[in-house]
Order: sequence, then C-alpha cells, then structure tokens
Amino acid sequence: MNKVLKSILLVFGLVLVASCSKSDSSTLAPLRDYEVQKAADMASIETFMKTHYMTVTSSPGTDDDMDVTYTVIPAGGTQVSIWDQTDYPRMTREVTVRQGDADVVYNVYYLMLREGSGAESKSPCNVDSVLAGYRGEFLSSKSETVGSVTTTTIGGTEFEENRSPSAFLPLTSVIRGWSEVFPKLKTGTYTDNADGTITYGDFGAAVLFIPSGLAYFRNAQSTIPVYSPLVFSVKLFEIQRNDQDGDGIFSYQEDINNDGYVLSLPAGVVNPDDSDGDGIPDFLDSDDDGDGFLTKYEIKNLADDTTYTFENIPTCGAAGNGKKRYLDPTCHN
Ligand SMILES: [Ca+2]
Ligand SMILES: [Ca+2]
Ligand SMILES: [Ca+2]
Ligand SMILES: [Ca+2]
Repeated sequence: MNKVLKSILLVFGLVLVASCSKSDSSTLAPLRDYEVQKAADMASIETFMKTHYMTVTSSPGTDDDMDVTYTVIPAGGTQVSIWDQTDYPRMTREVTVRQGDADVVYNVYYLMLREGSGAESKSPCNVDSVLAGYRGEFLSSKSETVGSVTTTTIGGTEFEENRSPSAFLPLTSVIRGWSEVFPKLKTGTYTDNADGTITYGDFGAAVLFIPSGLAYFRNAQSTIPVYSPLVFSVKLFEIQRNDQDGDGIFSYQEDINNDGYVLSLPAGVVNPDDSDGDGIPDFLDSDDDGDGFLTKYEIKNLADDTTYTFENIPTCGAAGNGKKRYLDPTCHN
C-alpha cells in the first residue's frame, strides 16, 4: 500500500477508536473497579520498565530520528532498565479523573527523549491539534517455557504505527493520556524541501506509559485487548491552534494561568481558567468576564468594524483592572 494512503488509514483508525470509546456502548467489557485496575496497570507498566532496556535512535533529519525500541534485559545482562536509566528524565503527570462516582488519581509516566527546540518552537495546549508521528504498543503478560522453567514477563505488542502523519489529531478526541503529555513537548524546526514536503528537526519526542483508565479501559478495540496499559513513543512535528468557543480568542490564549491546560472542572472547584467564576472555563465561555457583552463583540474595534489582533485588544484604561477589556467587567466597547 502506498505510504501516504496507509498513514491516512492509520490516523483514521486512531481517531475512529478514540471516538468509539466515548460513544459505543455495545462493545463494553464488564466493568472492573477503577482503583483495582489502576493498581494492576501500574504494576504492569513498572514491571515492563524494570525488565526492559530502551534504545533511542538519534538520526537528525531522517524518518528514524527518535525511534525507540524496547528489549528484555537477558539473564545476567548489564543493560540499564528503562526505569533506572538516567539519559532521559522520567517525569510523572498526575491526572485526576471522575470515574464511576469517585475521583481516580492516575500517574502517567513519560520519558522526555527531547523537549523540542527551534526559533518557532511552540507547545500545544491540551485542546489544540497535533501533527504527530507515533508508535503504540499494548502491554500484556507473556509466558515462555525453557525446559521445565516457565517465565512470565510483561511484554509489549505493537498495534499501530504512523511515521509520516498527514492529518492533525485534535487532542480533545484522542485518549486522555495523550492530551495530558503533549503540552509538555515543543515543536522543533521546519525545512521546506524542493518536492513540497517538510523535514522536521529537533522536534519534541517522548515515551508515554498510559494506564488503561486514561486509554480505552473496557472499550473493545479491534487491535487492543480491553484493560490494556499502552506505551506510545511520540514525535511532535506541528500543532494547530483551536478556538473551541468560537469567540475569536484561541483556546491557548484563554489558558489564564498559562500552565498549558484548560479544563472543565466539577462545580465547586476553583478553576484558574474561569475569569468570571461562573463554572464555565474561558475557552468554552462566550462572555468571559460575565458583563453581559459577548467576547467576540468586546474585541471589535467599532470605529472601523474590525477585530483587534490579540496583542492589540485594549484595556479599560485607568478605571479598569489592567486586563484586556473582554476580561474586565468594568468596561466594554
Ligand atoms: Ca476562544
Ligand atoms: Ca490553565
Ligand atoms: Ca466563565
Ligand atoms: Ca464580556
């Protein structure tokens, strides 16, 4: 199959399974206890990390750059495990999700292979879209018998790879584990080639270890068994900004505390990204400061009926609180 067509099909597959997981209730496995499954998944992930070593290809400018392979440390082997290696910092992203009738607190481990750097480097926020290369594996126990000795280990099975993505994936429609870690990465450099393609260099790359509760959990997928922890190696080539509420302000610009995440939080929880405190975060709120004038109206220059660029949106002046006027209830246009 032609490579580009194959990439499109693979991307489509990922989006398809992501959307199925939210809507299709006919393929659900029996519900397991979230905390019990989380503990099992973390044990599998940590066992995998402690029994395998990792090889990272550094080959700037080629398709192979930042490719990762995982190999079982043989008996007596001196390779340093993924868990113990120090070449790539092991980070933890804590994620709290309301599941069932309780909050479940997950840890997503990720290895920062390369943060990403370049004159135009930028990070997506958790509701932007990404152009990303990736390879995904699910973890499961594997038994091997040599003579009379059976050894059971946790191994990875590849279910999907896309080296040359052609479509942007909205982080709002992929598994939660992705949208929690991509904001930690930056894009790199771009080189236009004579044939119209772009070569990406110094892009951000990471390996993600995702418990099933932040992936597909009990939703059956054609290539992934239910309740599987997933390991993804990802490469961030480019991002696309989104404006979820269509108010003319990109969602990443509505990330008031500038941490890379905009969230809808349960009622009663103070949301740092909800300017008027009405329970609707700015990126979904058409009237951010709650003054009764829509944001898309407040960022207009009525003198010539144009919309200000973000940088040029006026403040309320001496009488105001110093914020741009769509965030300041003391004035409007
Ligand atoms: Ca917006
Ligand atoms: Ca934020
Ligand atoms: Ca609000
Ligand atoms: Ca307003």
